[in-house]
Amino acid sequence: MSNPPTAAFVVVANRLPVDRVTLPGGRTAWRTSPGGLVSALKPVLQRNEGAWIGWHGAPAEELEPFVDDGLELVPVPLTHSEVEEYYEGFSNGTLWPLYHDVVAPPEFHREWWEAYVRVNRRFAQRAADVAERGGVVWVQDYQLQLVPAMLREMRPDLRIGFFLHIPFPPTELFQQMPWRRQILEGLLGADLVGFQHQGASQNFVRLVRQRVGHKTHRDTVYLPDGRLVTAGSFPISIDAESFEKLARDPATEQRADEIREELGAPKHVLLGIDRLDYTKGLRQRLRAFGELLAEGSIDLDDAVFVQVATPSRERVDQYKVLRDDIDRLVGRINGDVGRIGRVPITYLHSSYPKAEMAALYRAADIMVVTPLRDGMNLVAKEYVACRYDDQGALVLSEFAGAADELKQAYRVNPYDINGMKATLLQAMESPDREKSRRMRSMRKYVSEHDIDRWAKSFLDRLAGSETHHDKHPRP
Ligand code: GDG
Repeated sequence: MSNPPTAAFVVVANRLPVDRVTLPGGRTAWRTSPGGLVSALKPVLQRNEGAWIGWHGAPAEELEPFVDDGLELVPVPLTHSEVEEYYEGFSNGTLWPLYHDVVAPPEFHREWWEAYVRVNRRFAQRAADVAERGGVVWVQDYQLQLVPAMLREMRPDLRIGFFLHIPFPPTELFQQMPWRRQILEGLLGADLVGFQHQGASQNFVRLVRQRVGHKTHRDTVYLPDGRLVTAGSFPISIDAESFEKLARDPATEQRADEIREELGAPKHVLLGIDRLDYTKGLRQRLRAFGELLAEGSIDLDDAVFVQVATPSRERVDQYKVLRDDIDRLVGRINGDVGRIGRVPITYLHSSYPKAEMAALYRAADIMVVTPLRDGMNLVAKEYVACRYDDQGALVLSEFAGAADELKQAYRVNPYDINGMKATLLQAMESPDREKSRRMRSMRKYVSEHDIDRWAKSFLDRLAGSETHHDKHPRP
């Protein structure tokens, strides 16, 4: 890399926060990917002459650092086989299912692990090249769990934070991982290790005590060399204000009316929006809805389900199987209980602009979020932020991190189909007064606990955290 920029604040994530788009005329340009993380971190990056290190999305292409929309971006190259082994393989075929309660069987392959180590080292090296002396580096998510320790070895002067966006599994499941000790030691390179949930943080500290043998007290790990590592929970959130603004836009409201009309203006529009992922509980929720119709508990004239399933990880085998399963299930339910002019489940396997998402949230009477396990689930919070009228109901799995905060949701165990059917009926039949009482309190919570507050609380804690227990001066 020629002339690496230097930065006092560095974010390291699997992907850069930009996508390449082809303009009319064939030229390509970068467009900032939509998402709360980048909008929350952008001001911090700009204030601190920050840089973002990540893969740019195209295999086997080396790019020089570049600036986009005021952000200093440092691309990390990946070969075709690294995309297969590090990203699709170890990240999404091993870690993702293992960390989500093994709802699909994780695969353990030594060559995937070797690619994971190699790629993590490359990310760590880039961060070591870019970070200023004494700077702050914030590493994101499960694809990069070895980076903190690798980076600390290269640059002990840095203050290093790590945040895991997905759950951290209980010890019984984590033990399956052949490289469990290396992963724990990788994370222990950070000064602060953040999780979505207090339970995840506790799982981590317990594992460190049991597996690595370090002394721990509450959320602190005491390393033999005198260093301290703090673990903590930092539940992520959304840019609530911008969602509400979009929801209030008359164009959004008009589009929401159109959607309802096109669906045949039923009494209840139920909505699911998820990446097409086996952790999201799509199968369970569609079955519950299908059974309610089949047994006559709800009438097809009264209720329809819209399921947006955004294409995701399409080259990973388990995702191909899931897609076929859902295609078949939707086809079967629509075939069994649909009739001319009335389709029970409108299934959309595509992704939509944010404005269309907001219109869908506005059109939905009942938002159905039923993951089998989810670190947080931002869709639940986005729905709440869009309900400025305090209307609508959120049905939420108790296994989503969001359930800890959105306590007034209609709570379900997605494994309990009968329970889920009963709760869907309860949400549909609840009086408006009851629904708005619940929504008002959730909306207040989400607007006060937005993504800026999340980023600030992590970074303040990182800046203030003690790094040594033997009174060494801070780096
Ligand atoms: C991981 C963790 C944690 C979806 N379809 C479209 C679209 N989306 C947006 C949603 C939402 C985001 O994608 C999905 O976020 P989730 O939180 O629901 O789930 P994961 O992708 O699994 O995210 C999760 C999260 O990281 C953050 O820490 O909450 O637990 O698994 O923002 O709106 N956006 C657009 N079009 C779509 O079609 N524009």
